[in-house]
Amino acid sequence: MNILDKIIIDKKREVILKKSIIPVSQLEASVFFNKQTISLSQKLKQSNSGIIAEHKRRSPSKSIINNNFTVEEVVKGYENAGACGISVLTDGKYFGGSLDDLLLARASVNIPLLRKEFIVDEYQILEAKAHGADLILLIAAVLTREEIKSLSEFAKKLGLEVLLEVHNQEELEKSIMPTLDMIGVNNRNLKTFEVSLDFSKDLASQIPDDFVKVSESGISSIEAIQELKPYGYKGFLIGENFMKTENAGQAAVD
Ligand code: IGP
Repeated sequence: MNILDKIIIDKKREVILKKSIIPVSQLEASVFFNKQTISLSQKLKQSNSGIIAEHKRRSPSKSIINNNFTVEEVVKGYENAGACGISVLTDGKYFGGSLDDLLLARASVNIPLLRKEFIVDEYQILEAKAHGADLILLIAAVLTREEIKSLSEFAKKLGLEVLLEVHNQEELEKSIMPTLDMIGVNNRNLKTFEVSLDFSKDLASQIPDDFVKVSESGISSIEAIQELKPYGYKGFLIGENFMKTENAGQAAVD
């Protein structure tokens, strides 16, 4: 069994447990639940830099990346440095994140926030909204077309934007639908951890122009961004490279 399969099994168990502890009515009562969301796709269209900076303490491929800062310090640093949006990992077991991280990030910055999570159930989308997210991630590798459709429709009803993540042509072809706002090509294969910017380059021309294109993972230099821009990419999701620096947050380039 690959790591992604393991994560999804754990996630499904986690969701069942959480549903039995925190009722939907409690999520809906959150002060953030009715907050107007901010559009990341609009910001990316207008921006030159297109940086989406990620709060990522650790990962299954790299273990500890950085544990020396509070989430508030990191996200404020990202915002001050000119990031268009921020991705907050909320998975605990594999990435050391939490929904509290998302809540603290929401209380600290005014730019769009992505709940970076392995979403398998509408309940997690309600959680995202209740903790101040503006958009969610859906990962094509772990969802059927029908699931992508119902989860993205549900997110849109709540006013959340949807970033759909793909890694190859098959995933892209099965996923295209009007309820998506952005399509992200993950340069990292989540099953093998192989990383190459070629994944973004090879898939770019297959992504219809109606979607904002985002390149995700393994981006470690301005040169990499310059290389990807001619392929039509407007957003660049960067985690490790910012987090591993001495002053995580301040490192986010404009
Ligand atoms: C960031 P990197 O290589 O800059 O740290 O990658 C982000 O793309 C990566 O964390 C990511 C991810 C995911 C994590 C992309 N898709 C899905 C968890 C789940």
